This record gives sequence, structure tokens and C-alpha cells, in this order.
Amino acid sequence: MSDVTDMREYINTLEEMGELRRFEGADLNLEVGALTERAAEKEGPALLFSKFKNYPAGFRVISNVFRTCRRTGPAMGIDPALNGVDYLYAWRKKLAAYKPVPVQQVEGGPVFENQMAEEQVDLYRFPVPKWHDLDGGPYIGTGCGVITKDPETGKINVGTYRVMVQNKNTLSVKMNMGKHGRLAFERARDAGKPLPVAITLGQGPAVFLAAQMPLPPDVNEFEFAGYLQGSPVPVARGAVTGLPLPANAEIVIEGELPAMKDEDMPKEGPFGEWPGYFTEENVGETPIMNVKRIYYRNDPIILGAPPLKPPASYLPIPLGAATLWEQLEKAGIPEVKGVWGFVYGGQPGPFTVIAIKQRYAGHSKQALLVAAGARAGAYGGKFVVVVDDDIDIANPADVIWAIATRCHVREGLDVVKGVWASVCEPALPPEERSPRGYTSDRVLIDACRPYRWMDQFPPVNAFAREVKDKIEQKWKI
Ligand SMILES: Cc1cc2nc3c(=O)[nH]c(=O)nc-3n(C[C@H](O)[C@H](O)[C@H](O)COP(=O)(O)O)c2cc1C
Ligand SMILES: [Mn+2]
Repeated sequence: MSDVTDMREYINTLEEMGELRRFEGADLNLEVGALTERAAEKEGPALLFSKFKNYPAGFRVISNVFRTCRRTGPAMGIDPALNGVDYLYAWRKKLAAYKPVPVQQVEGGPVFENQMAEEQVDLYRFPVPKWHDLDGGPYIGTGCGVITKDPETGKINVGTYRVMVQNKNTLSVKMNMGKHGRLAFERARDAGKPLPVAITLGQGPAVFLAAQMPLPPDVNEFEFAGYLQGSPVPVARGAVTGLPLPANAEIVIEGELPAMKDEDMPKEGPFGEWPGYFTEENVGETPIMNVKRIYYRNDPIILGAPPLKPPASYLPIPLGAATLWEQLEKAGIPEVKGVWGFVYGGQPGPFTVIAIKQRYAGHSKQALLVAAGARAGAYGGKFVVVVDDDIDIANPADVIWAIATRCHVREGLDVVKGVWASVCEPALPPEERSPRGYTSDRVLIDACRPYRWMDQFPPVNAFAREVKDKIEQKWKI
């Protein structure tokens, strides 16, 4: 298998695996977004689009790239034969063993094959699909990485924030409150200065995966991407910003975020977001970027990773559940056998499931309480379910069966009020939305067999899987 350190090597790998479908002449307005959604629903191949009407034939868009473990594995150094909770476990182990792989400083590189400077800058020269039918503008940045340097700490950050074209040389960059790029912007603004920024729009797959992960502030996402791909990310110094630009990227934009007050920030959105709804158009929330220069490879490829209505997603599994799993163990919850989410973005999301092997009375409630409050479980959480370890937590039918049959409702349900919420929480009443942030409530569901009389709980009326596998082998049904 070839290396996967840039988008083109990755495309070759996908092609060798029979995991890529090419389309020529698809309509950017109607077809690309719908095909991406349908392919994600079917867990179909990655889609590579070219020959858009009114654009140079070689300008391309790729989407539905990370939808399966088989395709995401080679991009993050995980065995692509693994699936479900086994893949998540391997990922959790890899995450825990993280060692930074410093970037490789280079001069020049493929991304510098073409450029537009100052008044030549024209973002409309790149094909951008309408990802969801009610999107408020062309979202050029979905599978992107926004590169900033914190003016106080000097730390480089790469984050995926949605990026909308405002006009030919202005973008909106929706870095939400508390995100690392936003903190850098606010610190620069406090000092009355613009924040230099660069955005990569198509890059090695590991750079995107690192950019969209909720990593701690001291982790440099380029170094994390180097760890994922097993080799340093080559970066060149940006002429306009001095920032490290991935030299083998497809397109990199350089410019600055002016020190604009919130109330002056222009309209952005709506946009179809990961919980499966459009977020409203917002005014006065989203910083803008004045674009000074665009670099791009010959026949550049934009990586599209639009959020989709669940269970479709831009990711194969809830990778963020690995972080919650780690946090549960760090908080001292023993015998956690797996963590999952059914509605997820970078975090396990509003329907989180934990499997434990019960060891003592109160063990399951303790797991619920920690999951509802731990950083990775709190943000965007809503329902937290704990089940015994015979339940297949990646299978919603099995989880519902456990809730339906094992939860003793009077003892097993709790509501916790006023927990840290995501801006994407659709059910938050308008009067509870505040510029100072939001909170929402959590439902804790104990769907484990009640510990104190567990030995009297009726046995499950199904043969063990191994027994069935063996007999099936013999009789071939
Ligand atoms: C397609 C996509 C779009 C995203 N859009 C946003 C966004 O608009 N604003 C935001 O704050 N986070 C967004 N995220 C989530 C961030 O990438 C994620 O929280 C990441 O950890 C942020 O990096 P940071 O922790 O370095 O700030 C998006 C993620 C993906 C994959
Ligand atoms: Mn970060």
C-alpha cells in the first residue's frame, strides 16, 4: 500500500482498494451534495468529482472520504480490517500513546505551483458545491484546516471551522467560542491587532483528521497528524503570514482576520450541521478573513466533509467516544468495555452509550455521572445510557432492547439540569440562548441488570454467538 501523506497518494490508495468512484460534469448546485449524502447513507465509496461546468476541467472536489473504517484506517495508522468498538479501542490505545512528530521545514512544494496575489485573488474560481439545499452561501471550507498562531502562547493551531465565501476575497470563518482559533483571534483583537491566518482546503488526510479532533490546547495538530501518518508533515513558511503551510496541500489561502468587533461581523449561515438540522443564519458571531494570497497545485482538489443528518456522517464511527472512554477510566470507573455515540460530530454527542462489566452496587450510576460531566461527554450531550457488556453498543437495536428490558424506570432514570451545552443543540428554547453561552439537561439511563439481584435476572434466550457460528459453519444456512 502506498504512503498516505498527501491527498493524491491517498486517492491512489483508495483507487487500489476499489474505494473510489469518479464523476465528470456533476452539477455543483444540486448533484454533488445529494450524491455525497446518498453515498454516506449507503457507506458507499469516496466520490471524486471533476469537469464542472464553467470551471477548468481539472479543478476537483472529493467527498465521502472517511465514511468507512476501511478507508479511514490507512489515513490514521489503524488496521483497516477493524470495525466498530474494536476500531475505537485501537484508536484509544493509539491516542494514549501519542508522541509529537515535529514538522519538516521545507522551501517550496507542490502547493506553490500556482498563485493569485492581492487584487488577482478570486475565490469564485474554485468549484464549491451547495452541500445542503438551504445553506446560506458557498461553503468552500468543510474538510479544511484553519491555521493560526496564538499571540500569547505562540502555539500553532489547526482547527476545522466551516468557511463560507462572502465575496471574491473575503471569507467567514466560524470559529466558535472557546475553540483554539477563536481564542487566538480574541487575544489579537484585545491587542488591537489583526490575526494572521492560513486555511488549507485539501491536504493529507491525517491533517484534516487532526484538525477536527478535540485535542488539548498544547497539542500542535501538524505534529499530531505526523504521528497519525507516521511521518513528519512538510511545511513551508507562508510569505504573507509567516505561518507553517502544508507544502503538499492542494490549496492554501493566506490572509488575516481583522480585529473586528462582534457586532460588526456580517451575516453567516444557515448551514446544515452534524445534529441533522440547519443552524440559523447568524449576525455578529463569525469573524471574517481578508484573503491576500491563494496558492494551489495544478488541478487542485478541495476536500468536502460536510456534516450530514445522522446516521450518515463524515466519519465512520464516533471517534470522539475514545476520549470519553479514556476520561471514564482516568476518573476511576473500572471495567469500562466500550463507549459509543449514535449522533456525533467530533464528540460522542447527545446519545452516548457505555458498556461496563458491573462489579459493585452503584457502579453503573457512577459511570453515568462521570460521562455526563467529563469534558468529552458534557459538550453536546443529552442522553447517557449504561448497559452490561453483553450488549453490542454499536447496534442501536441491541441498545434499545437493553433499555426496554433491563431499565427499572423508578431507580434507573435521572435528570441532571444545567450542563454545558453545544451551540448546535436544536431543542434549546430561544429564551435560553444567550451570548454568555448555553446549558441544557441530561437524562441518565441505567439499562444494566439491577446489580443487587442480578443473579436472579432471567437469562437471555439466545445461543452464544460462537455456538451459532460453529453450527452455521456445519450446516451452511
Ligand atoms: C466539517 C466540520 C465542520 C466544523 N465546523 C465547525 C465550526 O464551524 N465551528 C467550530 O467551532 N467547530 C467546527 N467543527 C469542529 C471543530 O473542528 C473541532 O471542535 C476541533 O476540535 C476544533 O479545533 P480546536 O480544538 O483546535 O479549536 C467542525 C468540524 C468538522 C469536521
Ligand atoms: Mn487545537
